Amino acid sequence: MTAAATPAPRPKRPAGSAARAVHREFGLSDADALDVYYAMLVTRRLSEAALKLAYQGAIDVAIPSDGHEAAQIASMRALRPDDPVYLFYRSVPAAYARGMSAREIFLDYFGRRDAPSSGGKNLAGHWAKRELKLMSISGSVATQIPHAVGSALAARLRGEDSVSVAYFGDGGSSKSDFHEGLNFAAVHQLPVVLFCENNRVAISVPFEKQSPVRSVADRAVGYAVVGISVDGSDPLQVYRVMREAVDAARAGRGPALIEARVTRLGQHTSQVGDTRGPREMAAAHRHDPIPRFARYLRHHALLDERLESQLVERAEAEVQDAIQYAGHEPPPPVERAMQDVY
Ligand SMILES: Cc1ncc(C[n+]2csc(CCOP(=O)(O)OP(=O)(O)O)c2C)c(N)n1
Repeated sequence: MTAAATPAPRPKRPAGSAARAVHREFGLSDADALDVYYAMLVTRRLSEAALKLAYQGAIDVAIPSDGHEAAQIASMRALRPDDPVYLFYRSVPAAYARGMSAREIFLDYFGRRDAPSSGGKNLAGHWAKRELKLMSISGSVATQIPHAVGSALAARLRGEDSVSVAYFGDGGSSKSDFHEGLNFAAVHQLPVVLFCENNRVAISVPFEKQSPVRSVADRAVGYAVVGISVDGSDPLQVYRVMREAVDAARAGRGPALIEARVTRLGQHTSQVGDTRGPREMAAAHRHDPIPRFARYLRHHALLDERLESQLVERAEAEVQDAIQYAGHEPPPPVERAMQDVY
């Protein structure tokens, strides 16, 4: 063979480039990666549909999760089913990833008798289901953090090896619950992970106006725990850091604070408008995790146009079915008004 006939060597891809199938390196199969993508599609549609229903007056309040999907769904995959989880009101994608069906989510949104979170009695958006170890939460921001820490202590006392997780926003990290919870968890080296979805705005208050440090993860140093800041629009990196934190906590190496940097694409809730201008919104949309993950999947030949439209169609059908189903279910009976009320 002459030199001229020798094919030129293929250019080496730079280390860390998006060309590596990092999902496999992180222990996720091709099917897992597609599952994560599908859950992102369903929950985006679910969030959009809930907002429309709220505007129509069919449901009381909708809390958009657009932009938070990658962080929530990927982090949830790093947990075991017996790990207690404390969500917050923006946690629809996490609830879905944990196993709450679209039908159950809409039962809750419509305030129906069989809604798993509270039988239709709590404000919608307080995602809970005992069988999934999704613990009941409060609308008071960040109160779920000490609850998660307490459940980690309970697991330790019972000799169980579960890891508790609390989800909350950057605004929640300004609350005393966060500081007390993290301090207690650190002092006692409890198996708990605090997962902050930092979308850099608490209703309309920018992160810079409520935090002297640039990153929520920086706060970890004050409590001598591991603090990790991760790109929350990248589900694979989120999965990797969550997996490490959860494994370490389970192995007795103490708590961790994870900050997933996310973008809030929607408004705070259906009842509160957005104060951000068009330029800020355009910047936010550049970090939309869904087209970004689709590009990754296409690059690795896991997704093509045909599969994409099948998945979108399936996601839309799942959400429409859930709305039809929950829309026709009965409300809680009057006799239950005083039950479970303290
Ligand atoms: C103790 C308490 N204070 C104020 C409120 C009103 N409130 C509801 S949501 C919210 C913003 C919280 O922002 P963040 O924790 O960043 O989460 P995000 O809504 O951005 O996801 C506030 C102040 C509340 N529910 N509870």
